[in-house]
Amino acid sequence: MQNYFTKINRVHNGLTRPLLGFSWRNYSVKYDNITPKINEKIGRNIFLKPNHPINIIKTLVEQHFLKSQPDFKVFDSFHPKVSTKQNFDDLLIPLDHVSRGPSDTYYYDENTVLRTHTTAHQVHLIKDGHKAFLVTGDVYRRDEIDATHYPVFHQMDGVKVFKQGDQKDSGTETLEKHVELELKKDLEGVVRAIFGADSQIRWNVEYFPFTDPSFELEVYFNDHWMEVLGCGVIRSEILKNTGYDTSEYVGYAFGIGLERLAMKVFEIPDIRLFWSQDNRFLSQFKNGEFTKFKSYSKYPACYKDISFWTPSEYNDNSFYELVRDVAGDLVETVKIVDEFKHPKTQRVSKCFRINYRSMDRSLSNEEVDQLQWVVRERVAKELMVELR
Ligand code: FA5
Ligand code: MG
Repeated sequence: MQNYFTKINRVHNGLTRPLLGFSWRNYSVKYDNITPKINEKIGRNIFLKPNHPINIIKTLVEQHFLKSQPDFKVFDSFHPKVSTKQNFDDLLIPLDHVSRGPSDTYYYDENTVLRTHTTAHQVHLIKDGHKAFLVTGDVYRRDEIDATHYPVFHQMDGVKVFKQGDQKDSGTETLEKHVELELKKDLEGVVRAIFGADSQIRWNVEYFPFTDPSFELEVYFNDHWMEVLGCGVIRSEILKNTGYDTSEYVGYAFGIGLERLAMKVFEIPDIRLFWSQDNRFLSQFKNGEFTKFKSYSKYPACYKDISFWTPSEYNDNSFYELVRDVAGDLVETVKIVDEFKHPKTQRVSKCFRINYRSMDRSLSNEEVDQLQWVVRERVAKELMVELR
């Protein structure tokens, strides 16, 4: 799957190039796309609850940094409602970048969003004079539905600003190179603290609009390479905009996905579990301990298919969102099972399989039928599709 920041720059209807004076306003898109199910999550702050797996990982990373670098400041109480300036402009994300679209991002209004990454706090914290900090919070993205994707997850961003001369002791020629090496050393240290000293890790070159060079770190875990974080050297334009003399100062920045770490460390199989209020889940974890999750019995699943002709303004994320809005955490996965284009009319038909399963009880047939019926009704009305 393509990633939020590295997706090709493409808006609907085949436009491929950035447009001068581009605005999402010119598209028939809906700002104000925050559903009640998303609203319920704001303020739950599971990442601040002691003994919650996300809090355990957060605390561990913070303590790891503070142990060797006590000057790091820790922030974790910024509200997820931020301006488009904080979330995008300050980070040099182009106006027509696909991540800005209301198909990918939750908007309160044209200028206010639910942050899509904790990097939204980078610039104002640097402007406030902080030179080394960690900032954690809930982030929101409209996305697909499966065991590892949920519209709310948690990130921890980190920043450290260095000054000319800091590279002297290391013997590295330039400050830029020194910063890059420090970044990699600090992050490898954290990952090894969590996954074990002998864990296999690898660096890939990445792209982010706000760092250059940019990297991602992958950890080999349970027979797979798993991406756990993105990072890089802060683009000098950003530091300059915050008032720094960029011939003197260079900084690093990173963003870690906390669910990714927690799912692997605790062997939590489904991302919805983090939101469980069930004591059979919550009672299993203790700060400072790495106990494996013991799954309680899995309740039976029930799937229903839905097929429809899509109108030209259609987008899959809106469909996923609608399913979540109807079924909430009772929906486990939504998968596309068939798609074809009518040779004459060029209309596209899609068929999705919705898998319903509760994490804490058995669903009755009537209940699932009722959910599916509401999905069908709403999808026809709100997305203007033609049901088949
Ligand atoms: C970012 O969000 C950048 N802001 C990271 C960054 C910060 C780069 C500072 C450079 C400097 P990305 O979209 O790749 O990048 O997300 C970062 C991490 O969040 C990923 O590595 C992954 O661990 C986690 N993540 C991303 N999307 C999801 C998702 N849908 N569910 C769970 N975790 C996710
Ligand atoms: Mg990524």
